[in-house]
Amino acid sequence: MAEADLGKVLVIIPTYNEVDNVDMITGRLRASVPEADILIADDNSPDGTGERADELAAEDDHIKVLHRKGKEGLSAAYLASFRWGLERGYDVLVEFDADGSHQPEQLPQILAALRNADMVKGSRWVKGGSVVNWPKSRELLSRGGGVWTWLMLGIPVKDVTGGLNAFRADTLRAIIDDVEAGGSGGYGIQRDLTWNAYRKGFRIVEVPIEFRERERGDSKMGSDVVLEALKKTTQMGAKYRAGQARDLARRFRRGPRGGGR
Ligand SMILES: Nc1nc2c(ncn2[C@@H]2O[C@H](COP(=O)(O)OP(=O)(O)O)[C@@H](O)[C@H]2O)c(=O)[nH]1
Ligand SMILES: [Mg+2]
Repeated sequence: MAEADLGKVLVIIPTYNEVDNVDMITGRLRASVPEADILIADDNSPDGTGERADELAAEDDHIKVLHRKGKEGLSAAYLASFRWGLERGYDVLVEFDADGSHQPEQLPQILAALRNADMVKGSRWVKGGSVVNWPKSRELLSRGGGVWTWLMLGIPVKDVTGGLNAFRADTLRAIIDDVEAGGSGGYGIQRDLTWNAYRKGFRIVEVPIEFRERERGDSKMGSDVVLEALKKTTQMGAKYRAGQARDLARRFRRGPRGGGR
């Protein structure tokens, strides 16, 4: 089994009103990565996603459910789920959307890449990656977000905001407190996870994926989310670049031969 030698794998699916997708996504995941466990992290969806998840869990030991009080956003759902998984000794934790945008059939490749990496990002914007049924405007926004994050923070990753990511437990353990303390909330969590892993020197590998726009249910992402992310990335970048400038100035004052330590 491809994923067996990585240890215990937990695939986390955050859900808010995904009752039309939850059977499809768990069914496909169970077929593609039969050894892995699945955690549905539901924010008390009014459409009954949580109840349906309980029924699926009752029929299948590999399916677990984390019921959350209410809609607290993607970031809070992921942070709680990471802690849930780390406490229970999972070796690999994966972020996965419920809506069919991410292809469960591509997960074995992502997990295989984790053998030589600390974090693997499913990427739409590396060679071989693609998007299906995405409006050009969202593509531009996503690509632009990657370029902006690269300019601001110097993260050499093309698809920073991508939501299909796999982590070794050690990677997450090392960054989770900083990510939580950053307090970005919502969709900023993808940037913050990548940024903190990169800063700490973990090996990040991008693997091409196909991303399909959802066919059922509504997207929870709006222009407010995009603006908030842009603002926060710029603030983080300003702070980071100011720190770099300070270091440079300090080194310069110590003399021209590279710091005189
Ligand atoms: N638990 C939880 N899941 C969420 C929340 N917001 C979005 N999601 C889930 O996160 C995934 C991605 O969200 P989606 O609306 O598809 O965003 P998009 O793909 O960027 O349009 C889906 O599985 C959603 O159900 C939230 O506030 N809480
Ligand atoms: Mg989606």
